[in-house]
Amino acid sequence: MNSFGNGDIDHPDAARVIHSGYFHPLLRKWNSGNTEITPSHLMYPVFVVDNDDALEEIASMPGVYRYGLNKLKEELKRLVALGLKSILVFGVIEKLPKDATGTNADSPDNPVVKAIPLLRQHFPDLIIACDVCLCAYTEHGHCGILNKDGSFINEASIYRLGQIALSYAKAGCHVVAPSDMMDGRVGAIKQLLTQAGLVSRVCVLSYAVKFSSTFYGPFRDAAKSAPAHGDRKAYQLPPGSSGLATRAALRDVAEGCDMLMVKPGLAYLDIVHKTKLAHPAHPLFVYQVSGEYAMIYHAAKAGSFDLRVALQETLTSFRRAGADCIVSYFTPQILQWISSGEWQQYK
Ligand code: PB1
Repeated sequence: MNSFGNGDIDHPDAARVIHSGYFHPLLRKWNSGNTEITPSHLMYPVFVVDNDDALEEIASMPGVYRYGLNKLKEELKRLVALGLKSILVFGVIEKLPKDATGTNADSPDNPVVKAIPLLRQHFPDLIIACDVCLCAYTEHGHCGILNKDGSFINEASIYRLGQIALSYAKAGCHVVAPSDMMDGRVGAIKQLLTQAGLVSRVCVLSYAVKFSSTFYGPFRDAAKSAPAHGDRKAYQLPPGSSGLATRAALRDVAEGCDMLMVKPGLAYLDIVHKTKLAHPAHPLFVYQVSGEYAMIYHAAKAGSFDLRVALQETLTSFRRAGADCIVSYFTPQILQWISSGEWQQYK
């Protein structure tokens, strides 16, 4: 029986009464630290295809589309008016050929290369980040250049990835985001940007801590980027390895990346937290990947929970774990809720 009720302030239970700290929404806000979600905390992944008038809904990601240049411009006009601050552009080729070295990852007809100057012109304040990888452009669907035995040729891969990043930088993007997981690609990108005189105006967001995950399935459908053979377990981190996550972040910080990313998000919140604690001077991104999108979308559609409330709780967990920015396919809906005042930061 708690005898504290008699006002004995020396009673040991006095320190354990916490309900006095959060019975009011403002008290809860004060106890919620830096977990706010504003448009600046959101980055919207967009798929742009080599057919200017395309608008293709992605079956595995309802509500997410592949856009031709003309349709992307229309959609971004709506979202920028809602407060969109940044996008992460993924190219998808449906007409251009794929080959062993991903020639069309940065050819003049590549949809990303064509989109960047158009988006800079129409949306001068929007941060344009470009995913840098080979998997959507190689016939084998892997994220690097392969030997005949299927192993990676690391030097050729990181040089090719550096060329692609440089092409996007020359086209005018603000951020290049290598998602390939090759060792040394951040250093290669920085070197090529330096040689081209662009290193001070192009930021490198490294997908440093990226796990091999089943949660990428819908994306591979969206980007037509599934490996033609094998898997990515030899170059994306093993889900159980916190040590390799630490080493991968150290590797990319040492090579000069400007920002870090952990991916996927929800199943790796411990890694998000650990990475932020280890690298407080680097903005940390977390990617709510396609499988996380589909999981929450379909559960809400099935009536398991309210979509907005589930997203409030999920995105708050990313921020609480230490993420400074969240890459999310739900960005359009969240911007709408923030704009209408329906998004509840702390309840
Ligand atoms: O939303 C997602 O699932 C993102 C998938 C991610 C994009 N950077 C990749 C993961 C994968 O397919 O292995 C693409 C790798 N370049």
